[in-house]
Amino acid sequence: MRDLSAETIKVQELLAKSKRILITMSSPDGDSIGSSLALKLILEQNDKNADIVCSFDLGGRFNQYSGSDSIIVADIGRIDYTIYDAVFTLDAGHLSRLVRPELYPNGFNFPKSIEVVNIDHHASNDNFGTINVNVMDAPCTAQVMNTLFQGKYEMDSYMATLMYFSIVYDTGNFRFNVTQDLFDFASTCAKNGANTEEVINDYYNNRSILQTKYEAVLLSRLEQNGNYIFTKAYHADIEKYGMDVGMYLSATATIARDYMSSFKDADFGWVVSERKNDVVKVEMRGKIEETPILEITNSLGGGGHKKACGAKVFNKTLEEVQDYILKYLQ
Ligand SMILES: [Mn+2]
Repeated sequence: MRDLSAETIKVQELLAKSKRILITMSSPDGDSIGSSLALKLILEQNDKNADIVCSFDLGGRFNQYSGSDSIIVADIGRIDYTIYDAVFTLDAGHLSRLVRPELYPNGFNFPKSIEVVNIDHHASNDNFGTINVNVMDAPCTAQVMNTLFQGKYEMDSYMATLMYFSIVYDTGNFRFNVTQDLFDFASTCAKNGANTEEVINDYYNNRSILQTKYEAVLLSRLEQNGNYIFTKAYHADIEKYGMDVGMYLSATATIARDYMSSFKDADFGWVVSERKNDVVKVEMRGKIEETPILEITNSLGGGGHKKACGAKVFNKTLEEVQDYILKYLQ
């Protein structure tokens, strides 16, 4: 990972004049939750008060995650910022990723008076912070944060477990972005008592049979066209297969993560899914960097990484979004 000492100095200067800090994140996933809970503890070790506020429901899997009850679920556009000295955002490439899009059709911005530290690893990060700590080749936000606070905190076993969770989640258990730095960081987590077995049991050995049966339906809908594949998920499937919304969302994410970059005869693929309120989600994955998936999701108003990215599209049908992508690829 590149040297972050200049950013560390800026953040330490900001902390020296700050007492109370707001931590917020993009839609909850293993990396954003693991790193935000760990950051709260890092700031508390540095005698700061820190609140974590997330604009999105945590979803079944993360609701039960140890420590997640300290995350306040509330719209961060409706917070009294006068009580905070700084905001830290985690794992978010754009300001729009921090709020529910349907509530902010004209975009979201923090009050001009507040300092915003943007800690992230997305290639599409647009440096919206007053201090930006974006390392786009880092495997997870937790690792960027650990480097930023190197020597400024003690990693206990709980924090080590949280950060190991971020690693396992964002690398697909050491499948993506595997670097020497990643092993060093994972080794640091293990040395400091990360409960690696608990993380794997929480994250992988935790499947729902009903959801897995629906994942088989999504796989049965796979279509191949040249060097890419795709599948479609419809909102009506929720009722048809007796799922709840959480299972449906988790199923599309699982299929994208576990299958869309794992075929010997396809370089990339995507899951396109209907969401509530006329929103269509595209989750794209690539086996190699040289595919157009990040370009496509950027052009749809989304973004992410070269090999893993997505977009939420408003006021279009699933078939319209699908046609747009197919035309893009012609
Ligand atoms: Mn991440």
